[in-house]
Parts: sequence; C-alpha cells; structure tokens
Amino acid sequence: MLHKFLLKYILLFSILLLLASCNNDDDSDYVILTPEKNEAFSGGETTVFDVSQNAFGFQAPNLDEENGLFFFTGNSLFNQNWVTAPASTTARDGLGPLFNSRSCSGCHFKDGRGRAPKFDGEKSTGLLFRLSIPGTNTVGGNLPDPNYGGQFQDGVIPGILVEGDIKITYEPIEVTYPDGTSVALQKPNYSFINLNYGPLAANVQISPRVANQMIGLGLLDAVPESTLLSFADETDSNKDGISGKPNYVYDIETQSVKIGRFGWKSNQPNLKQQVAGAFSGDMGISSSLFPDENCPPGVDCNTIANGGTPEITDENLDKVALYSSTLAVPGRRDHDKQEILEGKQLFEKSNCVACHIPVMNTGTHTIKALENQTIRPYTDLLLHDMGDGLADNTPDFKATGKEWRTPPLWGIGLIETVNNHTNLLHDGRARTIEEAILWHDGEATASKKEFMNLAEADRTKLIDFIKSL
Ligand code: HEC
Ligand code: HEC
Ligand SMILES: [Ca+2]
Ligand SMILES: [Ca+2]
Ligand SMILES: [Ca+2]
Repeated sequence: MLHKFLLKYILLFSILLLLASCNNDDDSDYVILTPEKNEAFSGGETTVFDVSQNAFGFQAPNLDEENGLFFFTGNSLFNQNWVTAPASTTARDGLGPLFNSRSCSGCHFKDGRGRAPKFDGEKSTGLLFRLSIPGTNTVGGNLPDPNYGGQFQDGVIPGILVEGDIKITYEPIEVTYPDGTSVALQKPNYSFINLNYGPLAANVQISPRVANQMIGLGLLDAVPESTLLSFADETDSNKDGISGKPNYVYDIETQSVKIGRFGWKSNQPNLKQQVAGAFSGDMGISSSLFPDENCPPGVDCNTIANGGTPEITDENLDKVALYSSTLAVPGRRDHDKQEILEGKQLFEKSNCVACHIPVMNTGTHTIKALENQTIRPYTDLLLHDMGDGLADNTPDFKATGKEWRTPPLWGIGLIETVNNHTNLLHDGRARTIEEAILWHDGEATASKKEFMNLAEADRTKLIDFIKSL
C-alpha cells in the first residue's frame, strides 16, 4: 500500500519537475528574488500598516506630541463642513460666495483620491476645472477667464447665481496589444452649460484635475531640491527620450520663485500655499495668502457677509498645512512575494523607474518627523511631456500644455479600498492601472511599448506590483 502511494508521488513529482524544466524557456536560471532592506516601509518611520478604509487617514506615528495636537485640529478643519457667514461657528464660516465643496474631505474623501462625477450634476467628487486664457501675469502665472476666473465653481451660497454646470461625455478609444488583446480606453469631453455670467472666453484653456491622495506629502516637501535637480535631464543629454524638468513657480509668502512640487503640474511650491489655494479656490475661504474673495462679475462681494478678514486665521491655516504634511504613508502589502518581486523587475525593465523613481532620502525640515527618512514614493516630482492624448493644452508656469508631474505611486493600490474606485490620471479618465499605463505617450512611449510587448502573465505581474505599493 505504502509502496504504491510512494510510487504515485514519485511519478507526480517527476512530471512536475519535467513541466518546470519545459516552462523554463528563457536561458536564465531560476533565482529566488528578495526584497530590499525595509522595502515595506514606503514612508520610512512615518509608515503605517493598515489596510482598512482609513488606510490614508493616519497621523505619522513618529510625530511629536505638540504636532500631534495640531494634526488633530487640522484634521477636523479638513473634515468638517464650512458654513456661510454669519454663523455661530465663527472658526468655520465664510463659505463662498462661489465654491466647489463645503469641506476639503468633500474632494479628498478619507484623505484619498477624487474621481469624475458618475452622473450629470453629481457634486464634490473631487474633479475641478482650472480656467485660463493665453498669456501670463506679472509673476508668471496664468491669466483668468474674464467672467469665470481661474476656476469653475459649480456651488454657490443662497442669493447669488451659480457659475453653471459641467457635462462630461466619454469617447471610446481602442488599444490593441501585440498579442491581439484589446482594451477600450475612454477620453473625456467637457462642456460647460447653464452659464450665468456670459460666455467663456473664445480662447479659454480648460484644465481638468482630480484630487490626489493626501499621504506622505510632507516627505515630498522634505526631499532636497538638489535631489530633484539630479533627476532632471531637460535637454535629454543621455538620449533615452526622457527629459524631466522642474517647474519653477511663484511663492507668495516669500515673493520669490521656487521649485514646484505639488499639484498635477508641480504648480505649487509648498503645502501651505497649496492648502491656502484650496481654501480660496475650492471653498471660497480667504486667508492671508489669498485675501480676496472670488467674486462673480456684477456682484458686489463687499455686501455679502464674510467670515472674518481673513476667513481662516494664520494659526488654523498652519494647522491644516501641518495636517496635510504629516499623513502617514501606508506600508507595502505582499512586497516579499515572488510574483510581486518579478513584477517589480518588469517595472524596472520597462524603464518605468526613469520617472517613477523608487527610492530617495529626505533632508532637513521644520517638522522633525519628516527628516532624514528613506522613502519610496515612485516619483521624481518633475514634469514630463506625456503626449497629445493626455494634453490639457494649458501651460502652468514652466509646464507646457502637454506636461504633467510624475505622480507618486505609493498607496495607489489602496485607493480602491479607501475610495471605492480605481480611477487614475489627472482627470480620472483611466478606470484601472492598466488603462493608466496605456495612456502613457510622449516621453513615456518607449516605456509603454515595453509594457505592451510583455506576455499577458507578465503584464499582470507588473500591475500586481503596482497594486502592492
Ligand atoms: C473641489 C475639490 C477639492 C477640494 C474641496 C479640495 N481639494 Fe485639494 N486638491 C484638489 C485637486 C483637483 C488637486 C490637484 C490640484 C492641481 O493639480 O493643481 C488637489 C491637490 C491638493 C494637494 C496637493 C496634493 C499633491 O499630491 O500635490 C493638497 C495638499 C490639497 N489638495 C489639500 C487640500 C486641502 C487642505 C483642502 C481644503 C482646504 C482641499 N485640498 C480641498 C481638489 C480639491
Ligand atoms: C516619462 C515619464 C514616465 C514614464 C517613463 C512612466 N510614467 Fe507613469 N506617469 C507619468 C506621468 C507624468 C503620469 C501622470 C499623467 C497624467 O495624469 O496625465 C503618470 C501616471 C502613471 C500612473 C497613474 C498614477 C495616478 O496616480 O493616477 C500609473 C499607474 C503609472 N504612471 C505607471 C507607469 C508604468 C507602469 C510605467 C512603465 C510602463 C510608467 N508609468 C512609465 C510619467 C511616466
Ligand atoms: Ca468667503
Ligand atoms: Ca470661477
Ligand atoms: Ca534623458
């Protein structure tokens, strides 16, 4: 009996061995891949391991007690709805007159990624539209549309007309892999309807942008400028088709030009200005950096009750900036599995790492917890020409109408858990990681082709690696 049993297993084992050797059709020997030291800690000591819907919402665990208290207040200013003035809650009044959302979390739901509306008229999903006309202002920024300003707002306080509504339609575009598999991409078309303040300028430039996940932003702020410049190759001197250039933008507080790091075109120099810009443009809350209300033409905003001058105090603005700087980075899942490590190799082989730079170190920062960390953000924070398909045809300081910042890929696999969708890219057009890759063009053409030439099983491994980030 036992003898028969053994024989059966020996037979099975030899068949398996045979199969394995047949499968081994490349000439490389099978090697066990191992992860790098601390590879699971994408945010260094700020990393948190949690895979719940709150995965993006944790305070960096190494934050000191005082900053922990600021984080707590910043969190509530981020989550709670702001209200129209005058109100009993004077710390949170002054909403509007024009706004896109009543709270930061209306767009960055659970500190995560926004998406395009699912139906006409769905509000505060995290997609907004920057408006501009050709030309630049005295500090190199964009000129606003004469009637609708620098951003289209589809919300308004009572007694004033809303700017209008947005309608989105999608055009299908088919892409076929060399192996014959095809994927249907969708390209968005936007129209602005029910406009209440006259037409948009004939030459208006429209830049759709979706809200980013809020994790690890202070770490990106703490990467030394010299590190970012070492990634740049503006004239493509190494002739790999990839240039990478820094944006240089206006810093309002210091009234000087600084390297840009935040926003889809690296159009903001630091988090305080990014946050103050959001309070102003997205919610109609004035601050010391943006003291003026966005006032529609023909409306006298001085006759509208405001929430103070400015509406958010410097103290509270600093707390929201601190909050935005110190959200923990989620740790990797399954980073040591063979298939994931193979996917990582394919990601390197396809030269995705030329822009999505895997690892770097932070330097000094006013927030000690962010200093001297080894981080794995998968970005260079630089601008790249991504081709006509993704172009918004809107320059932004040094960024052209075809250039976008390489977005950090950390946490990307958890967007589905946190936000219940998998929509990616600057306007949320990609419905999957695969679609996002297939939209790559311009400087990323060669890299995308490498991906498309992989066998289907290898494409899946590469995508699963990205999901583990
Ligand atoms: C109407 C939707 C909306 C609201 C409300 C909103 N945001 Fe955003 N947020 C965005 C979009 C869109 C971007 C990308 C902006 C860009 O590319 O210029 C963004 C970007 C950011 C970034 C930079 C992220 C990065 O990766 O560079 C920070 C920080 C941020 N928002 C903080 C806030 C804070 C704080 C508030 C509340 C005061 C807020 N946001 C309110 C939509 C929104
Ligand atoms: C030339 C630089 C460059 C290369 C090479 C490159 N990317 Fe990207 N990647 C970008 C930029 C820029 C974007 C943002 C484009 C946009 O939003 O319109 C992006 C976006 C993405 C996104 C969506 C991120 C998000 O948060 O929405 C994924 C996923 C991605 N890239 C994966 C890859 C993979 C996989 C490869 C290799 C096959 C690759 N990239 C190669 C620059 C690059
Ligand atoms: Ca206001
Ligand atoms: Ca407007
Ligand atoms: Ca180059």
